[in-house]
Amino acid sequence: MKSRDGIQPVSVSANHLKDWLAELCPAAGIEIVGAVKLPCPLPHGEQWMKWVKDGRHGGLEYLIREPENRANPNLKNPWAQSILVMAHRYTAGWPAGDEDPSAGGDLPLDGPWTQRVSRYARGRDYHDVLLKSMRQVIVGLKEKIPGLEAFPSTDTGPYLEREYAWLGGLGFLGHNQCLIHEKMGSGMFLGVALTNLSLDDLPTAGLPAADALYTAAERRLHPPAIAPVNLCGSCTRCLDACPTGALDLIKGLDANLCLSSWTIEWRGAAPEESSHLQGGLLFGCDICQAVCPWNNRAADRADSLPAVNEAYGTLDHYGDLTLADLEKISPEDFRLHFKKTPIWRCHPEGMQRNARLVRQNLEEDEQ
Ligand code: B12
Ligand code: SF4
Ligand code: SF4
Repeated sequence: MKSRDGIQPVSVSANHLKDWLAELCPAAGIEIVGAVKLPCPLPHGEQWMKWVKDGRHGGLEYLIREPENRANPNLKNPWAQSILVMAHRYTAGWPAGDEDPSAGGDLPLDGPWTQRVSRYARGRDYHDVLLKSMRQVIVGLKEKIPGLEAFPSTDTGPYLEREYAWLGGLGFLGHNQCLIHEKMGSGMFLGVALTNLSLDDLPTAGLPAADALYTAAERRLHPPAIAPVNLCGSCTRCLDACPTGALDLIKGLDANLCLSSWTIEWRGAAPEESSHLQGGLLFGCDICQAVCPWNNRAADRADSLPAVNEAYGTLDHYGDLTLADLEKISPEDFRLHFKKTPIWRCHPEGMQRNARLVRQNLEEDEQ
């Protein structure tokens, strides 16, 4: 990797950046961009440290390595002046009463297994798709801003992406822990890029911006005078709907209990005493997003929003497989069908385990 020592700041006005982003983002397939001035004290920094201390990371050890660096990217990157946050949707919201098992609905065993897969994972791997879009925007910006340095990542970098997305004005943080845009919902991927851009006109570090620098849909008809922290009000639908009780208003999410961890990240069996809670879910879990009124409304207005990137549509070659095939899928077939998709992460053994558990749960329900 090229040394980043000696990278010098480049000054740009946020208004110029807005104009350039408006020119570059639609062609690159990026739907929202915000920026956060660095160094930036994290408003939820204390909750983050407590989350780590309480062991709510569910065995995802990479998450808690050097927590101070995750909370403060400047410790390792003193040159960085700002973080750009970019996002695009993988789904145009969840209709109210969505019947996909990934959203908590019922489906007979012989129904299409793809509906048991979280929407984010039915198409191409977002690590490739979103990164490509981000790089296209950055290449375009580099032509306009001599000396710009920007290092994009999605998911894999040591950054609390949701916190920066909120601070950058992309949306608010819901009780389901997701970053929710009032018009486009939470079905979007986030990516960040550490940059040497020194931007004026941004809110004081640590305060959330009311609006993003670029957005395909305004957050609200009347932008709020005070940046919203949380627009959940008294709603608790996601907490009530979570099958495992993984969400807590005070402590956040417990990844030990989250079905998304069990079905995607865990290598062994699901916890035996509660494996029935996985129901008909095969990979990932959308329940706490599908019940959210913001996502239901996003689905209602989908036609008035730009089309979702078709790379995230269900892949045709999935039609070759049945749930029964997945229960005994060979490493070779797993590679043929799932390489370059998010499902690749769970390995053939994980897919076999999940498919068997779905059958077991549904057969038990029928008895
Ligand atoms: C590890 C991880 C997981 C773990 C743990 C999830 C979690 N909530 O921590 C598991 C495997 C369970 C998971 C599940 C999912 N994930 Co995930 N995950 C990540 C990853 C890699 C790190 C998250 C992390 O640092 N967690 C630690 C917690 C404490 O941080 P946080 O969730 O970001 O929360 C911050 C804010 O919410 C804020 N906050 C605000 N209020 C409160 C209140 C309290 C009490 C607390 C503690 C914090 C808090 O403080 C936190 C720190 O700044 C991120 C990518 C990234 N690098 O950020 C993707 C990411 C969060 N995941 C994503 C997605 C899509 C999902 C799933 C929807 C996938 C699925 N359908 O199964 C589910 C959703 C589960 C959920 N309700 O959160 C997206 C979210 C996009 C969005 N719109 O919000 C991300 C950003 C990936 C991406 N690049 O797009 N994920
Ligand atoms: S993803 Fe599913 S299991 Fe995890 S918190 Fe949301 S509803 Fe609960
Ligand atoms: S379901 Fe309700 S409480 Fe949960 S994130 Fe959506 S608005 Fe907030």
